[in-house]
Amino acid sequence: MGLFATTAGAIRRVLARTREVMGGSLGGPLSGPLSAEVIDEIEGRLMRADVGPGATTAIIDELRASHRAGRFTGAGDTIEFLKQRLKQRLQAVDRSLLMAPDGPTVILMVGVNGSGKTTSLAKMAASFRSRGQSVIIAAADTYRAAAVSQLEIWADRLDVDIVKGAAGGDPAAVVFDAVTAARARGIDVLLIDTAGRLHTQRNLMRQLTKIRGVAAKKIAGAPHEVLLVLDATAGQNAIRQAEQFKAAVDVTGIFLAKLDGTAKGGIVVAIQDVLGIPVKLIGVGETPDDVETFEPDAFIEAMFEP
Ligand SMILES: Nc1nc2c(ncn2[C@@H]2O[C@H](COP(=O)(O)OP(=O)(O)OP(=O)(O)O)[C@@H](O)[C@H]2O)c(=O)[nH]1
Ligand SMILES: [Mg+2]
Repeated sequence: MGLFATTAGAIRRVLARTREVMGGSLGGPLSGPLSAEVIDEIEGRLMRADVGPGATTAIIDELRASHRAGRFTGAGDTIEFLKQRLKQRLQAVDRSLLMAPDGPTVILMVGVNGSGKTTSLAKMAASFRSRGQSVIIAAADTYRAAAVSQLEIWADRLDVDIVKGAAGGDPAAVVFDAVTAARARGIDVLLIDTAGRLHTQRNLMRQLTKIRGVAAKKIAGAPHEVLLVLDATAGQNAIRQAEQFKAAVDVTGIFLAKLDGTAKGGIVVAIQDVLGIPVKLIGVGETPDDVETFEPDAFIEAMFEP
């Protein structure tokens, strides 16, 4: 597992509940002939898996039309059709992490309170470290003393350096110190943890702009990634939050946390549809190893496995 690989077994495990909603249909209505009732049932299941209204309507409309035209004969046809359409919606996007060609890569983690920013940052730190890359983490969540100590515990566990500032201090000052240290020490990756915020908190949103500016001034192209951390269990709410964040900050990718244990795995499709921001990484548990690259085809297959 990790940032640089996807484990089919892990995806299967993570999607167990989503599969109950979607793939569980193999033994259910989808195993019989296609009918108007079965199509209604599929529609309900796509919605429950949080594929989202846009994609669900498009897929169901096409399914109805094909059914009327007599194009579907067996159950396998319908499942193949669904998989294909869902996969199509996730194609043609670069999901690799943008890394600096030379010098430190700066990755900024943003999102609402409790979405999983700090844990996801720790997972990324662990993955980079396991590849022999040097990492510094910046504790730019200066609001809560607990936020800094949470990050310190991770830094200790993962054996990476941490840059922090005074409690209640200016997060941009922490980032300034961190980019300076990363450059001076020839560090490969600088990960910046930020406080949770809502798009309505103007001052806090402005602060992200300031943080960006400080990073950009010291390191060309920084931040190379602005990862919006979304909580998969929040379903369509997460999408609304993301829309608002997208309007305020230049988000380059999504880290979809807490996919384990949710039945809302279809959210990956809705994110692509509504936001058009690539899901780059997925969080599948609470340990540093619980991160995977997002591989659409394997993901959709796992959603429908019996
Ligand atoms: N099951 C599961 N839990 C997760 C995952 N990622 C984060 N969590 C848990 O979610 C909770 C919140 O995670 P944090 O990383 O502290 O979230 P945060 O966004 O940094 O929170 P604030 O700094 O308060 O805004 C913690 O209990 C994490 O263990 C995940 O992929 N799966
Ligand atoms: Mg945090």
